[in-house]
Amino acid sequence: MKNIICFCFSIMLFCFGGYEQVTAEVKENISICSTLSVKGNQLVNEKGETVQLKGISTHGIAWFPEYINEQCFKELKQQWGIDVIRIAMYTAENGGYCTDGNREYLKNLVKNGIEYATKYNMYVIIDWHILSDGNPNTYKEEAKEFFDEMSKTYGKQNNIIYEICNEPNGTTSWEDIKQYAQEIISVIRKNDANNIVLVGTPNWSQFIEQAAENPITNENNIMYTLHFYAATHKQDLRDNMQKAIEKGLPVFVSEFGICDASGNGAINEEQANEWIKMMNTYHISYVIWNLSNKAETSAILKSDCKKNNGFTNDNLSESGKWFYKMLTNKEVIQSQNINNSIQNINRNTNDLEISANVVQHWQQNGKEYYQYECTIKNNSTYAKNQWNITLQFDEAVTLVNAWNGNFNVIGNGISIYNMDYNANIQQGEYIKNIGFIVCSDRQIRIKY
Ligand code: IDC
Repeated sequence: MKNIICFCFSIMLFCFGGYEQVTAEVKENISICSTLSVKGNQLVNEKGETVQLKGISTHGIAWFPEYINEQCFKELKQQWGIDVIRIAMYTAENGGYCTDGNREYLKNLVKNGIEYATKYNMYVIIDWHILSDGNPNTYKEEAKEFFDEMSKTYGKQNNIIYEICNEPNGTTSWEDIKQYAQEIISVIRKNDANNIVLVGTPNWSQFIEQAAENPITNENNIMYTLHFYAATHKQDLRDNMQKAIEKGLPVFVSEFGICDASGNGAINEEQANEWIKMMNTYHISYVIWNLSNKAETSAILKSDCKKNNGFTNDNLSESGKWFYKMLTNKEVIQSQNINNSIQNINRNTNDLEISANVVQHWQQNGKEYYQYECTIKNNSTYAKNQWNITLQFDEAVTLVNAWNGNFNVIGNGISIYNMDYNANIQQGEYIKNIGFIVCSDRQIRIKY
């Protein structure tokens, strides 16, 4: 049965309209990173104008190394419009840099992340993610070595931000942190005189007022971090942030979530929006936790999303959708570089109606990749028990992946015939989710 190829419904698709790039939705790489500095309580660019960075933090890179990939970073910049990526390297948890982690491997991930962020003109935060180790002095020597290497290697780039201790906690006092910070900053400053350094504050980077009372005065371009999780931390912490800023403290929200402080639990959009309002008022930069598909509400991807890039709206968790909308003011992720004229091919043959949509288009290793999703509708006056369609491209294509059909590449075309399970289409009914990914040396379109 499977081998009977019937061409009786061979469908020719026709492409309407010209081939034009849609660029309006795409933020191109035009903004080269400006050298940042701190003026009063504000982060400013080379012209002295206030800058508010918005971005996303990876989850721990030892757990989720797969999101450190070029395409993912590119999309975050171009589709989401983010300015900064935070690369979270845990120091103590499972696979931690100072405990049981493979240091070279972790450093390489950090370096790859810096490379991709740099390529797409984003700032990148190198996050020494202390957490269960409580006091940053626990692994101070390791931190010195690490930041010495990072600042030696990358100190000449102006898109680097050093976060020297994620969240001091437990009994760690501001004095402990300050002492640690002075030592680490002096290591960094030997190699890098200017880039911004972020310093954590006591009690999981919440006691910002303690830094405001006694800031580091002998160093330039230092900012202090405040972290919040909107379902847990509300007006009280916002008041503290406001007081610290008004006292003159440069504050940077290098991590926040819209769920509770466990990184999970219910989302509180109302509180999240209050936070955003205040951060916008004071031009406070912010970075959301986290870029992963972990089954927790702070993850921006759903746990069934197995992709590392090419995310569509369906892949986003509630947090992801909220953040995307907040950044772009759009409800749905816009595909990039998609030719509108090939997005929605509709060919009604009085028999079968085909629509072929480009749902993703990206470049990888110098090749153009396209993911198509097709729907076939039976417009005839009788039920079909088999079907076959042909899509003709204007360039040679290689089939990379395909689903819900039997696919053959013939010349510049692809023919698709039914699987046993989707052979029947009742009159007026349709079958969906016939998909494939093709790649080509050049941009392609369906000719017919
Ligand atoms: C959480 C992760 C979770 C992981 C845990 C490890 O979301 O998957 O198991 O760390 O201890 C922070 C921390 C950040 C936490 C996050 C949520 O900086 O590492 O991530 N959080 O608990 N501070 C407040 C909340």
